[in-house]
Amino acid sequence: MTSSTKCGFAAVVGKPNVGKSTLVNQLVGRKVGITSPKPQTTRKRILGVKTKGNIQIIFVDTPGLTLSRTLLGRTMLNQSKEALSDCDLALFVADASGFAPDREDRIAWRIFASEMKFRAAAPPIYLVLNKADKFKDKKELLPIIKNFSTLGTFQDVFPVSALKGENLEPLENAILKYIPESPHYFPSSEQEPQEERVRISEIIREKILFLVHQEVPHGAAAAVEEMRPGKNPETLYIKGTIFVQKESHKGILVGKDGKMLKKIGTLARKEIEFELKKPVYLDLWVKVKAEWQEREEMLRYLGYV
Ligand SMILES: Nc1nc2c(ncn2[C@@H]2O[C@H](COP(=O)(O)OP(=O)(O)OP(=O)(O)O)[C@@H](O)[C@H]2O)c(=O)[nH]1
Ligand SMILES: [Mg+2]
Repeated sequence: MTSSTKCGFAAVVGKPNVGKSTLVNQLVGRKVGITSPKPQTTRKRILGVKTKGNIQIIFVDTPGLTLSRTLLGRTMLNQSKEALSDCDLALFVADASGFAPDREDRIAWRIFASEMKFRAAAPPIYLVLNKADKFKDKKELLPIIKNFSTLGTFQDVFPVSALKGENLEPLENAILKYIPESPHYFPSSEQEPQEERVRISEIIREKILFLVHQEVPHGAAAAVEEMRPGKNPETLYIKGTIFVQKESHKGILVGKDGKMLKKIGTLARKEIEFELKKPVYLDLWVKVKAEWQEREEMLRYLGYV
């Protein structure tokens, strides 16, 4: 008997902040991408590989489908569109606690639907109504399912809680149905196809998103500029730079007596140490780079293209 293998791409899309990255992390079973309470956290396509026996699912987390005038915003949108161009199925995620689709959901759907027109055959689409944990009485979800189903044509609808890991099994089983026969694209090891430096800079950015408010985190980006053994070779020296658009943002990020930068650094270092399983010296700097969001070479340097 020959045993066939299966492998396919499941794109996870929707308007910003609905819990796409939280969902991918839960489905994959580890932190693949950063999450935050602020919209437009994810800035590029991120692959999360889950291998179970002879089946491999590659989840593609994407930036929220939204319109933006900046080069960064347009680059982010292209990342999401590319994920849609070759996926085997799509999960369109919405926030159930919104009760009904809002303007942003409709824009996201419109972008999604127009992207589908470029494909010879549209893939199956599941509607995922996330944040269902916000409803104690699950009966309340029935009219909400009906409201969101008007957005488009879906194969099926799944109310879930990505955060609490609730009701994901029916969704997982449904995803398996559309994973085609194919060799696996990634080795079945736990390793992510994401570069270490990128993962570290994302952790730094996540801490900024949690600790700093208003427009500052949206205008911030992080890069790992140096990584080498420390004075004690058991340790790792990492030099990270946080780029901001304005001098005033730098002031906020550094904080009084450098306290904010220290907080960001401590939180980031702890998580990096947990990931790399060794002591880390994280040397963080803040640099003003006006209009970095409009500069192609900066977007490339930051890995967003
Ligand atoms: N209550 C609740 N909150 C959730 C759930 N899933 C995600 N969240 C929260 O929603 C916020 C956004 O989550 P993300 O996973 O970053 O959302 P996203 O869709 O990836 O956002 P962008 O990358 O900005 O488009 C975070 O504060 C999450 O903790 C859920 O199932 N229930
Ligand atoms: Mg995200």
